[in-house]
Formats: sequence, structure tokens, C-alpha cells
Amino acid sequence: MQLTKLALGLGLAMGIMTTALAQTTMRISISVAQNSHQGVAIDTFAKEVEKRTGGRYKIQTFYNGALGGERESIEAVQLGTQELAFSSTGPVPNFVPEAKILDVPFLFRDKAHARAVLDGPIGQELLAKFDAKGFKALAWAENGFRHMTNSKRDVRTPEDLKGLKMRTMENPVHIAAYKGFGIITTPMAFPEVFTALQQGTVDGQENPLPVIISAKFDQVQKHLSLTGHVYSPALFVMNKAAFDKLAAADKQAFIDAAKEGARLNRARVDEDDAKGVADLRAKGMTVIDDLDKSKFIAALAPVNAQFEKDFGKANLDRIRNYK
Ligand code: EAX
Repeated sequence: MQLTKLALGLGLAMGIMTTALAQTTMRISISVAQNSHQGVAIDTFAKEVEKRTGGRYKIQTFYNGALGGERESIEAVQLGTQELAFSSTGPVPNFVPEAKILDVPFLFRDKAHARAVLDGPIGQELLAKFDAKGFKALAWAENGFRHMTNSKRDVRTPEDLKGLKMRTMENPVHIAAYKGFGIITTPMAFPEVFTALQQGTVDGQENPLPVIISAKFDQVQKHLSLTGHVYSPALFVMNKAAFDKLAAADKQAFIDAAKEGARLNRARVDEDDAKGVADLRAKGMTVIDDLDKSKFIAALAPVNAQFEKDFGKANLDRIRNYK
């Protein structure tokens, strides 16, 4: 009797000990540097998951495309060889076609508009679309409004873009739009872009200020134009099976951690946008910050007509008119 009790007690204690010590490690990656708006997103997420799960889950963070570019990371998450990724929506349409609509140029008036759409019913409906494709999309975050850089000339009008060879994301909406400007498009994964710019394989690229700054593109690009031609959302994606395995409270912890990551990520985008132009000018870039955006919008009229057919005018208007 005593012995059984002892054995039971011991077993119980050991059980509690193993539970207390059990720690599951998961991986999350970004394609840009740690010292960036995206680094803030995943570092915050990692810290918050650990805190909110009492250390039972540890998130290992990888930067600079160490685990691959964005498309590769999303693919790895879908397959389950990597649990988590933080990515722009660039390559997302290859996995979740419904997300494509967010990449339409000049769709959002400003960051406040984009954030409201993503955090409101439209954004939440889109997050749910990831479920059927093997993902749990935890939260929308932000990459920022994209601007064009190149090594050839100042871009003030859409005509100045004609014939420029530019790296684009692996995104069909972007590619169609940039072709509409007369740009020669070269889709490429982000980790290859710096070298491609340096070696002159392409003349230019387009990215938000936080990416241009953190990737040090000022070292290989002379001209920056604040075209703000498209808003670039970002998001936290998780392998669906890995998410489904979590206890209910842990699921909420992961979602809340992603939301906190998104909050600080957006704050960092605001900071970078506020000081970015002065920073990049100080580093030697010529920055055109007073271009006439309406000319760029007009140049895309034929492409936009096609987008209205593809996505449905009502769906685009629902986003455009969201308050
Ligand atoms: O997500 O590929 C891109 O240009 C992205 O904007 C970049 O990797 C940050």
C-alpha cells in the first residue's frame, strides 16, 4: 500500500516535472534583416508567445532569407517543414489566390485606410481563406507603401519608367501593372535582389522605405521616387496542422502574440516612413517626393480596367470605399 502510494506520488511528480519542462520549439522567418519592421514583428511575436504560454513554446527567429525567400518559406509552412513565416503578400497569390486583390495598385488611399480594411471584415474574411490551403493566418501586419528606385534616372512621370528593367516580386498583379507602365519586369526572390542591383542585372526595384533602408539599397541605387504605387500587406502564417494541435488557450496566445507583433511592426513602419527620406538623402540618394500621382494612376487605366474585370468592380469598390 505504502509502496503503491509512493510509486504513484513519484510518477505524478515526474509527470508534472516533464510537463513543466516540456518545450516545443517552432521556427519563424523573414526575408529581410532583423533590424527592420519585419524583425520587430517576429521578435515581438517570439517574446509574446513565450510569455503567454509560460515558456512552453519557444519561437526561433531567422532573418535575411536564411531559410529561403518568401515563396519558399510560405511553401515550407504549407508543407509543415517550417511552422511559421512572416511574409509580404507578394508570393501569397500562388497559394491563396483570393489575396491577390490586395495587391492592386492605388487601391488604398493611405496606411490608415489599408490597416482599417485589413483589421475589419474584409481582411478577416481573407485571413479565413488561408484555412483551406493548409495555413492558419494569424494576423495581418504591414510591409508598407511601395516606392520605386533605380540606378539610371530620376523618375518623375510614368514615361520615365518606360524601358527600365526592374525586379518585381513573384506576384502576377504587380507584374501586370508594372508592364502597364512599360517596365521590363524581372520577377526574383528578395534575397537575390541586392546582388542583382549591384551587378546591374536589373536597373531597379520597388519596395517600401523600411525595406529600402534595412536592405541598404542606397548603396546600389541612386534614384528614389515616392510613387506609393501599391500597398504591400504582410502577415503571420502558421502551418494549419501545427496550429490545430495547440490547446485552445495556446491558440489564442499565438493569435494575440501575432497581433502584438503587428502593432509594433506598423509603428516601426510609421517611424521609418517619417525619417526615411531624410535618411536616404543623407546617404546620397536623389529622392523625388513631389511627383504627380494622378499621372501614374492615369497610365494604369487600361490595366485597371482589366483588374475590374478580373476581381469584380464591386469587390474593389468595397475596399476603396471602406471607412
Ligand atoms: O517582405 O520581396 C519583396 O520585395 C518584399 O517586399 C520584401 O521581401 C519584404
